[in-house]
Amino acid sequence: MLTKRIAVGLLIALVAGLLSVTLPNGISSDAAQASTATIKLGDFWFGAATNQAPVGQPEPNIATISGAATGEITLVFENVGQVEHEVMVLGLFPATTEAVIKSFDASGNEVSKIETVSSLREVELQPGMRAEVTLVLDESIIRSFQDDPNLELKFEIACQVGHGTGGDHYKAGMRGFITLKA
Ligand SMILES: [Cu+2]
Repeated sequence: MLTKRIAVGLLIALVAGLLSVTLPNGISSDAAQASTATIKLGDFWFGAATNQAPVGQPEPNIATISGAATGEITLVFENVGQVEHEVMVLGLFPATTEAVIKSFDASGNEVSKIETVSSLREVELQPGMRAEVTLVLDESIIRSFQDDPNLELKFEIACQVGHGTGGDHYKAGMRGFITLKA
């Protein structure tokens, strides 16, 4: 009788042990402290004029953002140039499951707020405008950082204006990488 009780107790302990192992890791976007990077847009560069990299030149790293393992990052774009720019981050915008884009005019007034429940295509900014873009990253990206805390993922940032024309902003130098870290 006694041995049976011990056996049952052991079994419960074993099941409890298994349960604690299989509990989820507790990913919660609510608890996640969003990581933010601010990127200026000029004519025709990202970050700073010294980053201007016409096609044929190596692409510079524009920004490094830590905290991607939390599943949420915020990119702030400021158009300090004289013309409109359209930002795309290849591989990253398509890999977002939700996005919130708040736009502000040159005086700092919020002029629009857009929420998407799918991937983000691009962010358009008139001269003087600022956009705060919060991205919820998809599971595959979050898991990559959880599997390897030292991982660095690079995504190409590009301006889409004039694509395929003589006034192509990308070819003129609006090219580079942003780096995500855990
Ligand atoms: Cu541009």
